[in-house]
Amino acid sequence: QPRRILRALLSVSDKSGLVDFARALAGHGVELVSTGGTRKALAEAGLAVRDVSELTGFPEMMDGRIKTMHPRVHGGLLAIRDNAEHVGAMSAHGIAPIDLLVVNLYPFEATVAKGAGFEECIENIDIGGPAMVRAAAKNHADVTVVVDAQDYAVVLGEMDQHGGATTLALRKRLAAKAYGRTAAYDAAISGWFAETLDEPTPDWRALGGKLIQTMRYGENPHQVAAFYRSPEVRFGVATARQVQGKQLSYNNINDTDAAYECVAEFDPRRTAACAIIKHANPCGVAEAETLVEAYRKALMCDQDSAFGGIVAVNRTLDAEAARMITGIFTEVIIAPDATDEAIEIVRAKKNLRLMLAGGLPDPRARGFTMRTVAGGFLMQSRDNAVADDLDFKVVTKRAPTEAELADLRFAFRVAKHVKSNAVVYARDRATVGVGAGQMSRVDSAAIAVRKAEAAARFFELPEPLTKGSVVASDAFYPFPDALLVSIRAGATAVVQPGGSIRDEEVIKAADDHDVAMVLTGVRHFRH
Ligand code: 93A
Repeated sequence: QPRRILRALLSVSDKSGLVDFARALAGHGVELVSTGGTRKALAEAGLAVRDVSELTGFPEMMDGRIKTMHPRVHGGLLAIRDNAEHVGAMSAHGIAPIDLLVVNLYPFEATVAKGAGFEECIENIDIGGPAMVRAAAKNHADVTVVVDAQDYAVVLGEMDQHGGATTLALRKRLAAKAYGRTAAYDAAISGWFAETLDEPTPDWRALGGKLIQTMRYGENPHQVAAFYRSPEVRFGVATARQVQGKQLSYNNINDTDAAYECVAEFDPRRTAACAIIKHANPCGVAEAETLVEAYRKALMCDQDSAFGGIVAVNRTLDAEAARMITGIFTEVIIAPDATDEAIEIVRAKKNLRLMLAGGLPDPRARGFTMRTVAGGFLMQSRDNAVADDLDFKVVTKRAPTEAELADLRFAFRVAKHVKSNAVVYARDRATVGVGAGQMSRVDSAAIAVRKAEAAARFFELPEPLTKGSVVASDAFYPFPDALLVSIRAGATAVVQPGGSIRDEEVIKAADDHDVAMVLTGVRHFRH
């Protein structure tokens, strides 16, 4: 059912491609009607165009909040052309049919992205535009709706081919796209709004993403996958620029995110830091004076697992660090930036991906995380508790020394980024053993010790680095058993949230061994 286009209403904020498109429409004999700014742009280009207020009999008013919301507009979009009653209503009320609607909305997302204030964001919520888009899309049997300048060409193509008409197939395709656009638009508004509340509430904004890439496969080769960017304003793997290397896989992206979020816990003005990640868990994290030193220390923790790992650093990647990192097989490097020399060094490894994010994600940022469950999904606010902001309350007879305290903060910072149950041993602000993802905390405590023993053999150290280390637990100790594993391995201080009904017993076990313990009151479960 081709539908001839005789009248078009154009109302666009983004005016790119507009004049050429409108000129071609005029060439097909289409009458052009527009709102203020769009009309002005077309008139300046020498096109004959009517103002929408001529149609409605109302001026644009209230700072443009009211332009097109009128029965002469919405009736013209919604009337079913072969319905006698609708046609009768049109002639009774002087409503002219509108066959083509061209609308792109107030740039709400871009306004938020540039960091505009509350009032400016509110003013950029388009009301009339989405209402018209939804009306035209509903009536796609008669009306063509265009919400994206990229579609101007295909509409003109059909009009050329079908004597100024479009096909139903195209009108349906454009209608589906139109509802996708208004859905994403409202999702962006809802997400932004939720974040401005004193008590932010989870919302479905995470589903309003922009496709970045489809992958050859997902977590496994028989799964399909795609990567989306959400409207959130944060530096991270979804906004990073890939400087070189082959395309990132699903697992790469997941691991790179884990690596970058972890390293972002370390303020680059205070220290250089490096995290090496395998299967979304850190297998080595360290801070130092320089990135190369931080990488060297991180690598000492678990050289075996670091093979094929993902490396994140919190400062501009320099040549020295790049040289050392490329010395072992690495899948991805992510950094806020890189020197030209460092980029050259990474280039020598053809497949190694280098991602430059332009900045670090703010670990204190609000926002939401989501995961699916059968038949639904869960949303929660981000774990944005940062070790520096926590009160480390000493509960043992012995208080930690300055050096122990620095390592405790370091270890708890890392534990936040280790899958639960997480037990992290640290010494000189480097992990020396990481126990991750076990169903029992005792196992996590023991596995990390075994890792440290393996590292000691590999580097021919006189004893495992867990001797004289500190230990962090992501959640409280329900019993003293896991703590005793760490104490036997030589840990001298421990940090944990506290809050178990057996806290007294656990604190006594520490006191019995002259171990210092601090409680944070904050838990870092990560599943
Ligand atoms: O403020 S609005 O929600 N009120 C309206 O009645 C209305 N009608 C169209 N914004 C409205 N529009 C939007 O104006 C369009 O979606 C488009 O983004 C913009 C075009 O305005 P102009 O032609 O003046 O540049």
